[in-house]
Amino acid sequence: MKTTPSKPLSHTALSLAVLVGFAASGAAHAHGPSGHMQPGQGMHHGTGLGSGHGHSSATKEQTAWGIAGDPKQVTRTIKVEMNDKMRFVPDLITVKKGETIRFEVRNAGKVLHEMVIGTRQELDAHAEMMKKHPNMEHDEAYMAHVDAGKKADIVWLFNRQGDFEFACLIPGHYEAGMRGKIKVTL
Ligand SMILES: [Cu+2]
Repeated sequence: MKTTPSKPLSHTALSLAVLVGFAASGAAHAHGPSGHMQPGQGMHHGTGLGSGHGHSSATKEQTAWGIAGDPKQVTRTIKVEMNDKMRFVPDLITVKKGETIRFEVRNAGKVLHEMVIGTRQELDAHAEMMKKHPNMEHDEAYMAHVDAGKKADIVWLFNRQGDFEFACLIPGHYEAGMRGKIKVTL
């Protein structure tokens, strides 16, 4: 009996996509003369911090609203509840620049909800994309998809000051006002 090549093939395609993404972000860093990206240095946190969605934990991409946090560096845990009234509780969160926050995100509703952190602009654009491609797979360090009655974590380092937002981008939810604000102060 021969195994069909379809499974290994798609896996290879996926790994390739990850590699390409990694190479691209690596190139983006390469112009800096400061040389803070010594080979291997970016991996000092180890790869064993799998929290379910850990496939991209090796690449920490700086965003306008922060960067993936190290679970060992968490300074504070904030519980966030999502419900079927299309609300987050709380919907206003204040953190200090430099804090690594573990968001313990609980879905108190009966349908799937998600918490996605970003800028208002980024979330608007992302929500548009979700409307066009409702089945789009998206999974980044700054988001958690939580099934009804379940919990999930986001560990995020807020290393940029500013006014940011979080939202549930499931079509209909965002439009119904399922969003909140994160204020990062100095
Ligand atoms: Cu929702």
